[in-house]
Amino acid sequence: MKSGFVSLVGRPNTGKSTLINAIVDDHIAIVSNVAGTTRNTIQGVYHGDDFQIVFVDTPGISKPVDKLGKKLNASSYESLEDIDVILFVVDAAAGIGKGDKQILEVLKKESTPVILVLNKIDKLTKEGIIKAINAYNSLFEFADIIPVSALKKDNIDRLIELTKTYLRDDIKYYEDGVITNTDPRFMIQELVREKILNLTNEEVPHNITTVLTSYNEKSNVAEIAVDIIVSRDNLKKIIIGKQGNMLKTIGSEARKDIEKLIGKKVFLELYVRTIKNWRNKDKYLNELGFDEL
Ligand SMILES: Nc1nc2c(ncn2[C@@H]2O[C@H](COP(=O)(O)OP(=O)(O)OP(=O)(O)O)[C@@H](O)[C@H]2O)c(=O)[nH]1
Ligand SMILES: [Mg+2]
Repeated sequence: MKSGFVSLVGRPNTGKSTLINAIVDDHIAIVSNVAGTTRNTIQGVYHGDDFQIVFVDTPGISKPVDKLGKKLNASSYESLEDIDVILFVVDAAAGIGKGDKQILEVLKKESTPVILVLNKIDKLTKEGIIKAINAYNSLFEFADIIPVSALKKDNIDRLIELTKTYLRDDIKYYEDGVITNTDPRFMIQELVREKILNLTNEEVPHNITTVLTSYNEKSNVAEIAVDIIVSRDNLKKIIIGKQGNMLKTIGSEARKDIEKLIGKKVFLELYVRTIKNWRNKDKYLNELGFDEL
């Protein structure tokens, strides 16, 4: 069996997580229109007839403003080790930014082939796509270039066929039917965070994190509690909202997704807690699971 590992890297918000979800045809990575959504590398497994590809979603790489930012960049760059091919994912409609150039400088030092994945082509005309390809081509020697729309699931089959040609292993890494390496507990925290990212704005998304504090599974129902941690007391008010309405909406939207995930009725309790400046405190970053680096 042909197999291998493939990393998806790029600036924040280019659609890496949307793409990995499209590839495995499920919701394994949370998505939002806020830059900096992904905070952990997540593997998504594509099972072909006679091959298996492990795609690795990574945090978007950007100029770090704090300790968490530095850890996220480091984990993305670490994902480039021991893989068969790099998928450099860009937002074709956004144009080339300084961030793209900086990442490409790092990729130039790698011996691994790099495929340019020109995402969000649903926003462009044919001429626009050709223009974008030419612009990126002048910056880097890509092994291949493929335009896709992760959102519309356009050209995903071709991306898989193309990626397959780079595989170098012959190990079956994952059993049939397994599509990700994370466990439901991780995804539960992430689903709560996804709702907050999509329901609030400005400084809130970057300053919150979520932690599952209790999980009690009975025959037909799961009782789950999740802490929403904010970095300042005044963000609590925004998360809770007028008469608790925001927290209610976050809870009911998250609950629906969690029920789909675990296939059971869910009682979800959310608590909002302040840990001042948690993004800069090693102690909390470690406790929150950002300690691998
Ligand atoms: N129009 C369009 N929007 C897309 C496409 N792919 C992703 N998006 C949108 O782009 C935004 C960012 O998507 P994500 O998948 O979270 O991006 P990401 O690269 O994982 O972002 P980080 O985790 O912050 O690095 C979301 O609002 C998506 O709906 C696409 O093909 N077309
Ligand atoms: Mg992401």
